[in-house]
Amino acid sequence: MKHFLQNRQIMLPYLLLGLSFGYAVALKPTCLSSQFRRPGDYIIGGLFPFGTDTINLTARSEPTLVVCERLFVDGLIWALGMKFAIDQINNSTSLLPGVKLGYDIYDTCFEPLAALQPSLLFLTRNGTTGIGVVCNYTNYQPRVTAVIGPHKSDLCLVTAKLFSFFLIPQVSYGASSEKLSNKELYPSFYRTVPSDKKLVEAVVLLLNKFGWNWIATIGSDDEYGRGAQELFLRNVGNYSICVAYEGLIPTDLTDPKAKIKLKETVELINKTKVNIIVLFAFTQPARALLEQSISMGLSKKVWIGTEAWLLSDIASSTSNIQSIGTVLGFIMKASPVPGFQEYVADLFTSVQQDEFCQESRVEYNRMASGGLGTACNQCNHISLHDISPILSRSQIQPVHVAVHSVAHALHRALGCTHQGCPKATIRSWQLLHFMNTFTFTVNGQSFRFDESHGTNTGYKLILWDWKNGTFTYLPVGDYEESLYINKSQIHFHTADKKVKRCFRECKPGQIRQIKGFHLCCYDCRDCPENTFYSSKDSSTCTPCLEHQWSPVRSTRCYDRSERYLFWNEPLTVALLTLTSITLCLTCLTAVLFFKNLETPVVQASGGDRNLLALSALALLCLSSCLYIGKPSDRLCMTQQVVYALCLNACFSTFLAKSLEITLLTEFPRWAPTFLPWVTQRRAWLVVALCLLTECLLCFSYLHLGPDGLRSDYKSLRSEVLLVCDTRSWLAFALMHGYNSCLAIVCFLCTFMVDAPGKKYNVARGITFAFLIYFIIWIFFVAIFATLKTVLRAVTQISTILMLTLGILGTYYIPKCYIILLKPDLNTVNYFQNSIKEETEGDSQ
Ligand SMILES: *[C@@H]1O[C@H](CO)[C@@H](O)[C@H](O)[C@H]1NC(C)=O
Ligand SMILES: *[C@@H]1O[C@H](CO)[C@@H](O)[C@H](O)[C@H]1NC(C)=O
Ligand SMILES: *[C@@H]1O[C@H](CO)[C@@H](O)[C@H](O)[C@H]1NC(C)=O
Ligand SMILES: *[C@@H]1O[C@H](CO)[C@@H](O)[C@H](O)[C@H]1NC(C)=O
Ligand SMILES: *[C@@H]1O[C@H](CO)[C@@H](O)[C@H](O)[C@H]1NC(C)=O
Ligand SMILES: *[C@@H]1O[C@H](CO)[C@@H](O)[C@H](O)[C@H]1NC(C)=O
Ligand SMILES: *[C@@H]1O[C@H](CO)[C@@H](O)[C@H](O)[C@H]1NC(C)=O
Ligand SMILES: *[C@@H]1O[C@H](CO)[C@@H](O)[C@H](O)[C@H]1NC(C)=O
Ligand SMILES: CC(=O)N[C@H]1CO[C@H](CO)[C@@H](O)[C@@H]1O
Repeated sequence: MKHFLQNRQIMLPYLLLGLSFGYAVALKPTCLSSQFRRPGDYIIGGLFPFGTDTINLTARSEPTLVVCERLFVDGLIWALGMKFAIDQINNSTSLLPGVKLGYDIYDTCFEPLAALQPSLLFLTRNGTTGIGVVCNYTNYQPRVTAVIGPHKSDLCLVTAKLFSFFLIPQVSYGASSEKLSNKELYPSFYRTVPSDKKLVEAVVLLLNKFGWNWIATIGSDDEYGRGAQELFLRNVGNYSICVAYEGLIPTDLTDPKAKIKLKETVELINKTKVNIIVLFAFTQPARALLEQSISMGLSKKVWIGTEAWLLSDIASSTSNIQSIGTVLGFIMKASPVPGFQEYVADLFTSVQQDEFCQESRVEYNRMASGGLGTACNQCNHISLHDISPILSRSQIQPVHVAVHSVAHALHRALGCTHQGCPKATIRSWQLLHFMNTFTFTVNGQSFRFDESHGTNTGYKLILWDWKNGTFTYLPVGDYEESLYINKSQIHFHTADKKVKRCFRECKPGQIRQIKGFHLCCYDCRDCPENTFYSSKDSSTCTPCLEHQWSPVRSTRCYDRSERYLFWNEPLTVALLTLTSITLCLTCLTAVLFFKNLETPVVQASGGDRNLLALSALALLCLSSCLYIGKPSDRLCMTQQVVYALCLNACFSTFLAKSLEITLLTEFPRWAPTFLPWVTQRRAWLVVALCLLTECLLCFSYLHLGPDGLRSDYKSLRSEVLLVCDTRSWLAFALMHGYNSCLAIVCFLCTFMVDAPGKKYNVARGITFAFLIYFIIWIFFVAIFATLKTVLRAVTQISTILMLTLGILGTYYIPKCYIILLKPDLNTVNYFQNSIKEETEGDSQ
């Protein structure tokens, strides 16, 4: 093979041979056309493409014969290969000794319609021209024992159905479609070429090896092109190869639309800016595409081809072919068949002799053809000289092996020995068992049909090489189980070897977002916060668990740390400082009031009840410490209860005072009756009643559902916020609403009161204290509702401190001022007279 490929230089520009050319060369018609039919003990049918280009199929209005226009020399050579193999077997003393194999070869024209007629003929009952319709075909004897061919997959898909029904072995020497591997549909179909699946695997490995991942793929619009392209597209995904363009090119080049389609294809390829084009097509469509791209001036590309067009005459017969760039691809590994070239040369000499021709015409006519004409009329007008370029390049091993596989099966089925074969009747279906199981040897190489009825001989990687101005097929690697490439031998004719990469490596933590319809072109997108890139699902980001978090573009999640107001935070220290100041202020006020308990100012502002209010304020102040540190259910509950009770203790003393003022100013008539209840010792009863009610509400709060700890995973980025959460809004509203009601009552009782003359207005202090309370509450609710961080605890502490300071500032500090700095105003007259006078005045 190596020898054949390296030394093969095509010197003659080869042109497809037409009828007229044949006449010009051969002076006298030969009898080559009579060589394709011989009688024998067992007939092997042959389907070969002698012709190509069927004439005007659309014009076929009557079911007449399908006629082909031109001779297809490769088909002729393959048919001669079959003849050669059968002659060899007839000569052989080891294979089928004493048995004479006959053959019956017909033209398929590369056209299923044309292939059907001979196929039907092969199925006719031996000796007749009719196909028997019977219930049981076990004993049916068709004309042929086995069939070799056809070459193309489309034809096989049609004919294999027919032969599979009769279970007649059919061995193709060229059909590579993966569909034919289906043994259920085609149980008696075999082939001596590997399936396209292997070819496509090889091509994908080649692309992968060179790192070519931005490619176009073109297939011819037939079974081969479509099938191989589909297989290819299914394979590339696994190797991160991006198919920027996939297209089909027409096979019927006589169609006027074909030219437009080819032009479009070239333009689209140009637009994608790919440098690599994989082309699955037979010679004619491939030639048309290459010629089109040369004429349109497509820049140099790397073309990856297959046996179907690589070995054709395109390279030698197309002008300026070098401008397409680098061409490389896979061809089947096939050894030359020894003796074949000499055999053909001998045959061409013989067919010019009248004696030989007369003999062969007799043999030819001994076979009833059922009215079918000769396989190849044009063959009579060609000479050895015409076919020699193709003869030297054509691979006939698949045909040769196909005939031998049938012969070996027949040999075994008959039970032949070296001495001879028993004369027995063998039905075609009986051969299948032997075809399936046995290994056979042809020219020292052993073959065996695998489980999908194919032989895997492997591929050779070849390069179109124009070294020193002469063209050669340069073998640069091979593929059997794995791909081997001798890279040093590949000379790229492409100027720009750089490969545009659509594929980008996404960074860790990014997912691929597919762009457009080319599955391989994508953008890398960062996984957002709290999601991560998981190799299990690479198309979307996986969300983290609730108790975990992740930054943007992460490949894992992290556990959240707990967040609450820590003791050692600067803000806490500042708040604690403020708390101690407030506490000191409260305590000092309390001490001052205690020292001056009997002075008019203290007595007028509530006497010893002030001490209760001040200690409640001190306690409230201290309770701000409950908001610092890690919260717990108990702490959350305590916060609310302590707050409510302390505030209530303070407010209840104000209530007593407010009621006293109201009685004196608004209801002087009733003052004498009720005044004792809100002043002096009995005022403590009002205070106690208030506190008791609050205590009851606190109990109901505890019963209905106290505040509890809640973990807030949403508000902070990487931490879990521990917050106190209200469970029962009703209980919450009752407990705090009661205090607010007290506040409103006190406020309403006091805000209209005017101090007569130059008297001290006790009511004003209370009004301001509650005004402050309301303002702080409104601010607190607004701020608290919007904040979602530890600042909530800060807000609560601040509110408590503000409230304490507010009450101190509006109510107690002015009195301290009088005690300390204006002792001259600290008189009974200044404070009590107003009330006393009015009371006395009213009562008089
Ligand atoms: C095909 O046949 C039709 C009808 O006879 C005819 O009009 C047409 O020209 C033919 N086309 C070719 C390419 O011969
Ligand atoms: C068959 O045998 C004859 C005589 O032995 C020989 O001349 C001929 O070439 C052989 N044919 C083939 C195909 O081997
Ligand atoms: C087919 O029929 C011919 C006679 O018509 C006979 O010689 C030949 O042996 C038959 N072939 C088979 C396989 O039976
Ligand atoms: C078909 O014919 C063969 C041979 O005559 C016989 O052995 C077989 O049982 C028949 N099969 C059926 C299904 O009738
Ligand atoms: C491609 O990958 C998929 C999934 O990994 C696998 O099932 C399939 O067989 C692969 N195809 C080829 C041709 O390797
Ligand atoms: C390919 O595209 C380029 C612009 O992108 C244009 O200049 C050039 O003519 C095109 N070539 C062909 C063969 O269409
Ligand atoms: C190519 O030409 C050079 C000199 O022109 C010669 O040395 C070399 O052997 C030639 N190679 C082949 C393969 O003919
Ligand atoms: C690869 O090709 C070079 C150049 O033809 C040759 O020298 C070398 O031996 C080859 N390598 C192998 C492993 O075949
Ligand atoms: C059908 C066929 O070609 N038969 C040939 C088999 O080989 C013998 C011996 O060479 C020939 O005589 C037959 O013609």
